[in-house]
Parts: sequence; structure tokens; C-alpha cells
Amino acid sequence: MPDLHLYGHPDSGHACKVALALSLADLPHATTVIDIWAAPETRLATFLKVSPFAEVPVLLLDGAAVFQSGAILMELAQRFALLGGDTPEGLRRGREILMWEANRIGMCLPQLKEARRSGSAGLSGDVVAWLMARYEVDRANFDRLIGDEPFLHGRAPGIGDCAVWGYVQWLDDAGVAPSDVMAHWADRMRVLPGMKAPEVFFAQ
Ligand SMILES: N[C@@H](CCC(=O)N[C@@H](CS)C(=O)NCC(=O)O)C(=O)O
Repeated sequence: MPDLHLYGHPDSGHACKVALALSLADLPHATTVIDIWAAPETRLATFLKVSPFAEVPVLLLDGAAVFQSGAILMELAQRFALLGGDTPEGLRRGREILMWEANRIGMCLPQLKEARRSGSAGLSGDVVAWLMARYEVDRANFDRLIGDEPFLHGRAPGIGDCAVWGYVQWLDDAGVAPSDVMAHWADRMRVLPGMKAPEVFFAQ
């Protein structure tokens, strides 16, 4: 059995993407919560050694540190041949969705969520309007990407679904609404065996 150790935090959608993939894949792992609201230099020394930007998530895989949520998801899919990693087509789909997510929907949603968090410095109206406009495009493109399938990977969820879930789970907090298609996908994601609330993935 591989030795897996995930550093994360319940407020981090990026960390939730990885926690969800590990859970859906039923891969036993240890979890350490890192206080992402504390000053970076005060974070656990063992974590600072393996996280180049002091950010979560980081996954230790048999002692080797992998950072960046998308890279971790790819590593899991390829190494364990799961969540799309069992076929060349599934891996290609995973790469496509991960790149789209990181550049588009996974860019605007965390910013919109953070702008509305109590205690946040907020963002100017122009920036919020720009992010909202981007989200509207991303929402329409989500519908195109999923088409008539239940999941972004087709009949079963894959790493692309885990990536998009990271922040789509918090649309209300970001102050935006899903399309009908996205809302139905979210309903299917919520009832997956292995789906858990962020506070359960990262119990403090
Ligand atoms: N591109 C990175 C983003 C990671 C990231 O932004 N992590 C945030 C939490 S969502 C963090 O650790 N913030 C703490 C800090 O910047 O000090 C990924 O995909 O893993």
C-alpha cells in the first residue's frame, strides 16, 4: 500500500479537490490541517519544507512531495489507474478539464468567494464585475463540456469532476448561480459514496 499524506484546510477548494479524489478512489491516507489564515512562516515546519509557496494542498506520496492540485490529481490518476487514469482517453479528458478548470472556472470562483468572506479586504466593483462576466462564460462552457453525460468524464466521475467540484461546491458563497445542468451535476456529485463536507475531509 502506498504511504499517502495530504496537507490541506477545509476552506481550500484546491485541497478539497485532492481529498475528494482520494476518498472516491478509497485510497487510505493521513491528513494534516494547515492553518492557511495564519502567517505562512508560522505554519508547521515539516509542511514548509515540502510546500514551495507554503500553500495547500501538498501530497506526500511515499515521501515524495507533489504540489499544485492539478498535478496531484494527474499523479493519482496515472499512478493508480483510477478516476479516468485507467485509459488514454480518460487521461486526456482529465488533462483537458484540469487545464480548463485552472485557467477559467477555478480562477474566478475562489476570487469571488474570497471577496465576500467576512474579514476579507474585498475587491473593487470593476474587478468583481469582470470575474462575474468570466463566470457566466465558464458556466455556459461547463454545460458544453458535460453535454448529455452525467459527469465531465462521462458515465463515472474522474479527476476533472474532482477539480471542478473544488470551488463549484461554494457557488452560493461566491454569490453566483449554477446553470440547470451544473445544478444537476452538483446533485449527482453530492450523493457520491465518498463525498464529504470540507470540514470532514479536513477535521481539525
Ligand atoms: N494553484 C494552486 C493553488 C493553491 C492555493 O492557492 N492554496 C491556498 C488555499 S486555496 C493557500 O494555501 N493559501 C495560503 C497562502 O497563500 O498563504 C493549486 O492548484 O494547488
